[in-house]
Amino acid sequence: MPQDDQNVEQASNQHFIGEGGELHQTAGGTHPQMTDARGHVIADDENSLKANTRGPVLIEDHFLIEKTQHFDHERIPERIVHARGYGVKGYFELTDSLQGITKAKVLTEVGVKTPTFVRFSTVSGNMGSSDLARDVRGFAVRMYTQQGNWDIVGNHIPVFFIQDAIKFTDLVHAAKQEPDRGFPQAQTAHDTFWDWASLTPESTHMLMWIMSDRAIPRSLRMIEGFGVHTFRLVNEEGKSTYVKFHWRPKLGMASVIWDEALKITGADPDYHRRDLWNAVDEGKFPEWELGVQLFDEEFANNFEFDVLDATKLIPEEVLPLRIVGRLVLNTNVDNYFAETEQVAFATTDVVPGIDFTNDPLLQGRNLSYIDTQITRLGGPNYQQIPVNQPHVNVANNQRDGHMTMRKQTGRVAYSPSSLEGNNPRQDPATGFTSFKAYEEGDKLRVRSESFGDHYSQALLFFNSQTQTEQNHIISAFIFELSKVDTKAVRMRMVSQLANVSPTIAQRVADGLGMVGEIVPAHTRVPARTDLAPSDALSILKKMKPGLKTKVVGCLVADGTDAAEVLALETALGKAGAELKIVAPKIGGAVAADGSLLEADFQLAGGPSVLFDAVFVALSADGAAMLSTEAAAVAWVHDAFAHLKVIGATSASQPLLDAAGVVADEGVLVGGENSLFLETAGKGRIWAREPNVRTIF
Ligand code: HDE
Repeated sequence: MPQDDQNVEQASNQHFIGEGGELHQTAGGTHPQMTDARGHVIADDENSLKANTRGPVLIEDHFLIEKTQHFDHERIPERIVHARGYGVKGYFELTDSLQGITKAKVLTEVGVKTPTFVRFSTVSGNMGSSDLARDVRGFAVRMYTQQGNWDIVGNHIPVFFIQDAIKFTDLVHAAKQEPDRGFPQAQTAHDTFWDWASLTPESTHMLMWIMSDRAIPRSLRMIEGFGVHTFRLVNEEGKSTYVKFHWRPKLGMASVIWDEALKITGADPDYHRRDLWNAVDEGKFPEWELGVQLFDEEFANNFEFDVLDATKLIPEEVLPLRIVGRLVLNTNVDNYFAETEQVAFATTDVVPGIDFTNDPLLQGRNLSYIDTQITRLGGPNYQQIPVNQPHVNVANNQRDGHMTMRKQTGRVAYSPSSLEGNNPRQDPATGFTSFKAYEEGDKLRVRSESFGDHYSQALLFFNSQTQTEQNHIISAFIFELSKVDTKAVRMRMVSQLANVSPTIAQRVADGLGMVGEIVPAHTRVPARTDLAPSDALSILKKMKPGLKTKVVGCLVADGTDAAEVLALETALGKAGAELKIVAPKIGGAVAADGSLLEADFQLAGGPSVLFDAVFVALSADGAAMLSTEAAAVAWVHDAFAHLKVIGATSASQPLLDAAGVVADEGVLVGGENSLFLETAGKGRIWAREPNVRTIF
């Protein structure tokens, strides 16, 4: 009997008196004995202890109590931000030593593979929200180095909304669900966010990024990562070099388009985590390069913006990246809760040779991360949870507290001490020492003048995009502001945008149907128009063509030519891509030669938004049948509207016609597989976009 069936039979397990009392679900074979948390073997996991057959349940049923009690506490407070995340394990390997610049071994010992845990996340949605929300993605990397944990708790966008940590609460309160009504979640498209943003000019640069396609990635394997702040590297002599950290995906970047994001949210809210899990599970290990931008005090003083201002970036064209290592994610978590949920990153997790700067955002973060874990993970011992334990010896005088797991021995838990010879002692030679930064001046609650330009880099970002990407930014502003009920907020935001560029403001105003003159918001520092565009800021200018790890959806029905589908599958496999079969029934379709084409998706459950390109492999009968099937028409129509390459057999034409597909370079009917592969490898047909939606 197949394993599955066996388990089904054994699942029925009520225990009635007079039936011999024999339980079906017993230990044996590959099934170990079930025990309670204290190691006692459980005899009956299905029936609670009662005073009699129909009598009250007894308080002495400690098995029932333990099981229920554990269940009652199976949830812990979710992260206030970055609640929805997904973790993967792997390693970091240094390829180019920064010897002389830092004393951190992880950055000086080439070839050492440092175990790593990475958690990707969205920011504003709650834990159960959708992966495809328009949002910043957290890109938090923990390296278990030989000198203790080093966390780069970064994002997939190189700048942030605010300059000073004291404003973080406001940003998050404005972005999350509105407190009175408890919605909307996982989106900024509502009044409170834009009310706040329109009153916070320093957020303008970041707004450009989150309105861009960066905020709706195709895959977590295809996003960049950034440490955002300027950090310090410190060498053996105590000399400091400024550094910005960058993660560069080997697969290149790719995004979905907004209408797709909306539909994927319905079709597969777990789209990103499923994609990541599958890729790692199938051995297609995602990989990133670690790049660093290194600079000294002189560069910092001459750079047009303050390097301590987290709303600014240093263009790569001004300061190129030095690639020093690679991050490979090759192991899925064994237990989502134990690892992904309980991992507790902290900006303060740094090792000797890596240090902070005075970036006021970073300084505030250094308090917050450790503090938040105490509530979230229930006390001060959260570092003793396996995923948080460093891979080096821990020895100190910390004792006791909620959930102490480490058994520390001896009577001495203090320092200085003389009673025992084996208790831990400080080590000035190899221990962490802070960079000797010189400070003087008045103690003030102010923002530095050098943080005052809020619009120049917003314009730089916009100007660095292709026309298609610029159009998407405009549409995103229009979409978001259209969800804002308060007209004054919409107008105020457009006034802010007028400070970036009157054209941008006008285009958004047109899309919102706003009439009248746009008066720019008051600003002390107008946008500079002389900054050279940076190609590195555009996804499309950097896109790596090719089908590697992409997924092609193939629509089949009874009568499909199986040999043709098989040939396409083989060709895609050779290109590193995958074919997924979509059929009207999950059992599959009977091909023209009588064979069964097994389906990966039933039509309604496998919309074309889930695929990078599509192929319609229908016979004349199949096409006639599906031309009146709304799900099939929508499947093809959406692929066309989402600018995907569509391959089709000639017999499929009636379905293409019913779906309103108009011939263009990306619609390949009756052609060779090689042409389909080549065209699909180039990505989307951007030239089609003005034919399928209004561009403002
Ligand atoms: Fe965070 N942030 N943050 N943040 N952040 C948290 O810590 C905070 C900021 C980032 O996968 C929290 O453990 C403050 C910037 C990531 O577990 C909390 C400020 C950047 C993650 C917190 C910032 C980040 C967090 C919530 C303004 C990019 C998820 C749960 C000063 C460089 C890590 C937790 C994970 C999580 C505070 C701003 C990245 C509350 C006060 C800028 C990737 O401590």
